[in-house]
Order: sequence, then C-alpha cells, then structure tokens
Amino acid sequence: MKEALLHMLTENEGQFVSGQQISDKLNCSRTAIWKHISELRNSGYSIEAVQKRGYRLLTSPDLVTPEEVSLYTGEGSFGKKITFKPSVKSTQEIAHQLAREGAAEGTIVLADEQTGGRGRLGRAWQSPSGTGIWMSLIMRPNIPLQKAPQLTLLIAVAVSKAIEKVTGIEAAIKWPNDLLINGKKVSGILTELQAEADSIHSVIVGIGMNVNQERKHFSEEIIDIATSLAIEGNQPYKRAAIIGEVLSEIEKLYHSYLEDGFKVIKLLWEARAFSLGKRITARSISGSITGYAQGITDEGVLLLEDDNGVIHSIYSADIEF
Ligand code: BT5
Repeated sequence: MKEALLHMLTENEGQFVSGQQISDKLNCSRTAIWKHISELRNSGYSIEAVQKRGYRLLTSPDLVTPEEVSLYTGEGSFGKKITFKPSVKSTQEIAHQLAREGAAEGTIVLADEQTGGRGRLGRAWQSPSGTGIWMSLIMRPNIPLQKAPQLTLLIAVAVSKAIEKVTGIEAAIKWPNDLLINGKKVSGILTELQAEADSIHSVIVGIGMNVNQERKHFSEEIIDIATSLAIEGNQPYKRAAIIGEVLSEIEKLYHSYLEDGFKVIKLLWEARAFSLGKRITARSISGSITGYAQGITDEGVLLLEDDNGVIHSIYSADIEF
C-alpha cells in the first residue's frame, strides 16, 4: 500500500493528488493514507498536504528501500522481489540463504551499509552507510559449470552500460570484475556459485558500486585506487535509479546470452575492455605472468601472450598494469 501510494505520488510528481483519488485507486481509508504519508515523510520524502487539493510529492531522498527501488525496476522480473536491510554484514550471505530456501531468479538483496562486505579471495569491500550500492542478485542459469565465469563478464558489461546511461560517464572493464573510471575502481563484482557436480543451483552475483562518496569517505587503504560516480560526475546520483538501470541491463543481456550464447556479450565486453592490448601482469596463487592481453576466449578466459610468444589462458587472477 505504501509502495502503491508512492508510485501514485511519483507519477504525478509536482502535482496534487487528491485524497479521494488515492482512496479510490488504492481502496483504503483517509486515515490509512495519512498514516502512510507520515511514514513516507519520516523516511525523508517531502510531501505537501493541502486541504481540498490533496498531496504533492516535492522531493524524494536517496534511498534503496523496496518502495523507492520499485519505482525504477520497470517491466522486467529482476528486482521484483527485494529484501532490504539497513545494515548487514554482507548481502551475499543473505542471498545465499534465500537461494538455498528456493528464492526465485531475479531476487535481490540490498543494504544501506555492509559491515563485513567482501571481495574475492576473502578481501574486504568497503561499504559505508548511505553512499553506495551494495546488492546481491540471485540468478539460476541453466548452463554448465565451466561457463559460469561468462556471467561475471556479462554483469560487468551491464553495469558499465547502466553507469553510462545514468551518468553519461564511460566505465571501462578491467578483467574480470572491476569497473574503472579514469583508472580508478568505481565498482566490483563478486560471483559465487551454489553448485553440485556439474550443475548450477544458483549464482549469487554481488555488485558493489561507489555512488555518492566524496574523497574523504574513502579510507587510506583505497583512497588512491577508488572513485565514485559523484566524484567523477561532479553531482550526486539516485542510487535507486542506478539499481533499476543495472537490473534492466542485466536482464536484457542475460536473455540475449541464454538465447544466442556468449558471442554478443564478448563483443560488448571487448569494446569496453581496459586491459586489451596493454602490457599487464596477471597475479594468482600459482604465480604471476607478464605479457600483452590479447583478448578473451568464447568461454571468457583471458589470453595473455608472454615475452616468448607463449599464450597463456588466465582463468582467475588479479591484473596489474
Ligand atoms: C571485488 O573484489 O571487487 C568484488 C566486490 C563485491 C562487493 C559486493 S557489495 C554487495 C555484495 N556483498 C558483498 O559482501 N560483496 C558484494 P576484489 O576484486 O577482490 O576487490 C577487492 C579490493 O578492492 C580490496 O582489496 C580493495 O583494494 C578494493 N576496495 C575495497 N573496497 C572498495 C570500494 N568501496 N571501492 C573501490 N575499491 C575497493
């Protein structure tokens, strides 16, 4: 009901919607409307109430609550089910639990703050309150296990496209999971699997994106390597709008991927890749290799040509320039 009310006010932003219109459409009493208006106001929505004219939404806050995000999720099925927590250790943990309990594909978990956000290999992901997108998405692709890395690349393309749509800023992809603006990391992707033998039960895609941080918000450890959309675009952005765009881009690419395979995604990825043709070092637990990044294979594996002309297939590594 609160969500439907917010939708009505948003569709008519800047204009009055009468109590009568609301109670007719939502089939509720004037008292119920008033209660929800008060709740919305308490959450930071500025709503004017004028006798005989009704209610008018003036401004809305930068929230990632289900009612706010649902304003931007459109027709698709990704993001239709939202679990929101103000503060959690990691949205990944909640999504894993929901996936085990059978949550549908497209279910997302959002938090305003993560106290133990994680990156790959047990690294930490800084997720301060109210500034970024800390989201986990449950996917259930019917693909063989070895193709799962392609999804990380698909997500990276989708996130990059969404950033460009909302901000006009190009975010380059650094294989496999970083999005960079002016060489600094604005977003990271963590793909985790629930699988058995060769079959995937679910893929839990963690997306972290710095949206409204200012430089002072970053800790010493990442201040030289991290950036946010607000820093790069010189203005704040609505996180919910970006979430809507990210989900819609993911869903579009995912359908294309399931129907036509990785080919289109590969082209889109290569067009946005930061590392291709560059001399890089790929570091992994089994050692490091330096050479020129040649491209990715149809499976999403990075090809690196070393100084002896030998081409190495890199499945998982950190890339340094
Ligand atoms: C990643 O790992 O880039 C994946 C990050 C995924 C985070 C999302 S948020 C929602 C979901 N819930 C979670 O708990 N995680 C996912 P990796 O490539 O390992 O990069 C980690 C490294 O990035 C760290 O070691 C830092 O150097 C750097 N880093 C940490 N926090 C950062 C931030 N906010 N912005 C930019 N860089 C950061």
